[in-house]
Amino acid sequence: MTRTFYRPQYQLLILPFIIMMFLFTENVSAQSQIAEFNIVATVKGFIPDVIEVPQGSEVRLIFTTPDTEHSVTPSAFGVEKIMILPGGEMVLEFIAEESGTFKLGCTTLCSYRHFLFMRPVLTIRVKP
Ligand SMILES: [Cu+2]
Repeated sequence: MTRTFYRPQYQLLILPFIIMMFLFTENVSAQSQIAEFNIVATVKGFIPDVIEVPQGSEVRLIFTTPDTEHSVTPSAFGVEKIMILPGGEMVLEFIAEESGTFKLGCTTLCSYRHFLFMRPVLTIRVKP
């Protein structure tokens, strides 16, 4: 008995599925909304310091700083520590999958305020 591993007629069956898959993914990306914010990090706090996004949205935060080095560690969104450096732009992108309130405190010793429990904190509210 011989086995045929390659059957050309199967290719014709698979092709419509591949086309449908491409159409579907294109549709999904068109529907998802991107929530974009410009956030300035200063030793006195983030400006703005509270943002609201709908659950399931794609979030893009563009950080800049006029004073000194800052950083955030958004591990709740599966992102490791990112540095915010003077003169540069730091883009943080994630998908807000879970609803709730998330606080991103500055994780770099940017001023004496850290010792006084006054470090900059960015609050992200993900609304269901
Ligand atoms: Cu800081």
